[in-house]
Amino acid sequence: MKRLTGIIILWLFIGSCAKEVKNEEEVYFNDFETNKIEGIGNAILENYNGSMVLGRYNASGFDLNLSNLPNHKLVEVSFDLYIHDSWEGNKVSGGVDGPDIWKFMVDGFLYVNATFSNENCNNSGFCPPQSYPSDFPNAYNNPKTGAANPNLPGVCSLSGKIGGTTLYKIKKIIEHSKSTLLMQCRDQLTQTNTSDPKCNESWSVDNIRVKVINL
Ligand SMILES: [Ca+2]
Ligand SMILES: [Ca+2]
Repeated sequence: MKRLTGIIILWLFIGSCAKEVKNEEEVYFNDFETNKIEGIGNAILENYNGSMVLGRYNASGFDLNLSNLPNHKLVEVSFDLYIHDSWEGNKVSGGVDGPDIWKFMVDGFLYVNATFSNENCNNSGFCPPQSYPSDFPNAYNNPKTGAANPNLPGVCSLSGKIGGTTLYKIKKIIEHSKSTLLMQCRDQLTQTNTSDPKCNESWSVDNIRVKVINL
């Protein structure tokens, strides 16, 4: 009996050690291929370039609510961001077509507040700047800086045009210990010279992954 108790204690000990070694756990993944929108406020689904994506959005966005997260110290949130059609980046034009700002928040805190430019450099060598990978304002980077793929087809105003969509891989590791998490993506797009702003410029998201991490 004594020996059996010893074995049980040893087994419990090994079990608890094994638990502590595992310090990272995926708690959410969505590639939208099964049209899963549970927990997502203002979900819109669309097929882009052969894959289902969350979007497209213009002058709006979505909320993802997660709950019952296991104990953790950090969260890692990652996803694909598609910037579709003719975004003007930092451009200030009396509020006609810029700036074009996109935001990512967790629990109300801003982690990305950036402009994106899908413009080409003009003949005189001027490249309409975007703030990304830095936040707007006061950051001037060339169009498509930091892109994972700058040569994807456009959707509407740049329909089918290669380079009409740019893919960015966004990944943030955030101090976070609550059992709930609210992820929000929004835009402040500017385009007053068209009756169909969503065709002029829009965005979508794919492959949202949330991991909780213990140190
Ligand atoms: Ca997808
Ligand atoms: Ca614009």
